[in-house]
Amino acid sequence: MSFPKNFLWGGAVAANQCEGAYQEDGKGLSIQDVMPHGITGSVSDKPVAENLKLIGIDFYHRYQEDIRLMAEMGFKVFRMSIAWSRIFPLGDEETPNEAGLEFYDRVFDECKKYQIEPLVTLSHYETPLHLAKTYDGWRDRRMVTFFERYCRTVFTRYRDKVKYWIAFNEINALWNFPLMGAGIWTPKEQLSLQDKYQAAHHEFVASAIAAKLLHELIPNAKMGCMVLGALNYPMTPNPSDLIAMMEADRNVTFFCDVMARGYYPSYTKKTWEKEGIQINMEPEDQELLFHNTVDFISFSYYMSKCIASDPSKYQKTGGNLSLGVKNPYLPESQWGWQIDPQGLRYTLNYFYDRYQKPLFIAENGLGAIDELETDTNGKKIIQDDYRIQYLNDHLKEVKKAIEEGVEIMGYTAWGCIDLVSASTAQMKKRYGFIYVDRNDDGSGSFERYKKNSFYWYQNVIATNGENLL
Ligand code: BGP
Repeated sequence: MSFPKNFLWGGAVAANQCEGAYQEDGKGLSIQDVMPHGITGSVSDKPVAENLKLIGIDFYHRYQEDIRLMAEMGFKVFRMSIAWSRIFPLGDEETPNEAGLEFYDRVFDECKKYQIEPLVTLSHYETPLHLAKTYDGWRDRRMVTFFERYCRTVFTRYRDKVKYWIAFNEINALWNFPLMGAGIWTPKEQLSLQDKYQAAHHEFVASAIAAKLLHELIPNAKMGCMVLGALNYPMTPNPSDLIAMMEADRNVTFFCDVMARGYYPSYTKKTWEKEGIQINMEPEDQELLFHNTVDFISFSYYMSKCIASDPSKYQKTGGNLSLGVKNPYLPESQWGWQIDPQGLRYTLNYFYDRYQKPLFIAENGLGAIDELETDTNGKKIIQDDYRIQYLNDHLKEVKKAIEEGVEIMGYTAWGCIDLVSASTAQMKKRYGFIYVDRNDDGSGSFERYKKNSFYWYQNVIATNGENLL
């Protein structure tokens, strides 16, 4: 047993972190255009030059070169997102922006040239700013209508070009980061549990409508959900830590439970009862959720963390939008994310046991500082052997999960080309196989260079994962 023949090897990016051209060809502003510091800082009144995402890595103008490099690595799939505000600049208008649609036509055509399947996220932390400010994002049911219009437009337009779709990136980020996750403009301290569950309900309904529409319009296409797959370990064998872990895991499973099973889990209904939460639902919502579950489950995996019933006794760990306590057995990245390849095997088994639906590893990778060096022949090189190690060790665990019977469709390494970080808005936190010469102070030539990991991944794909170190 090893990687299936049709395994989709590739890489992933998001529009707001790579495209730039934030005002070109009629694009409207998205929330990211006023988030110069990522999730760690405040929003700005208007786009400010220090926001690296405004230019990104200029993928908007350099996509041909970038996709050519991905093809050279042997990519079978390219996960990317459509910037909603390129298609509907405000988000609530009736007519789409043709220039925005044409841009993605060109990108998909370029992928097709190399037989690369696009895997497209419809909403990757880039809600149109107008929708966030006017409707408070997904707190408002009208978002469902706007999203439906957006989906209908792109499904119809790209019906012959895109087979794999994801509605919301890391939908569970809504819980801790409601602005980035769900375009909610109200400060998160002012949101009640009721507000968050209501916004989640709207996103679930929108996901189900998207799945329904997709299946009607493009019968062989597949719709996936996407969660931040940071599962937890109990800090000690103390049963109280285990229970705390079980509850923390529900920040992940709650979302998949609804979208993969088609109904709210009993533990959620009990929470609503206990907390006096009343969710406004339309009469048809439950039917809709039940009949339009996802075809596959995708998730991001960077790290695991520990949960303690009394976290004050332990050191906190840094992490990918969700926090826990430090696991003494694990090393960590330069940004304090704990490195745990076996956790990926655990996560794959956990999801597959729970849902028995095909899985897709939509993000995985190591954010690190790379050195751009010049070798004796004057060639630019990047010796990112630490990244090779990280990816190699994780892929070995993917292979073990496949050997255990887990059905895995594909793997897209995050930030396959360097891009702006989502949480810290930095350029120096690099994930790519391809180095982009751009720095945090905005300087740089935007030239692309192949890192050591480029050649390594090329070999992994060519051998279908048989030569992992
Ligand atoms: C995920 C997001 C991505 C991405 C990645 C790495 O949460 O879906 O958009 O950026 O994490 O995070 P960061 O960029 O903060 O290092």
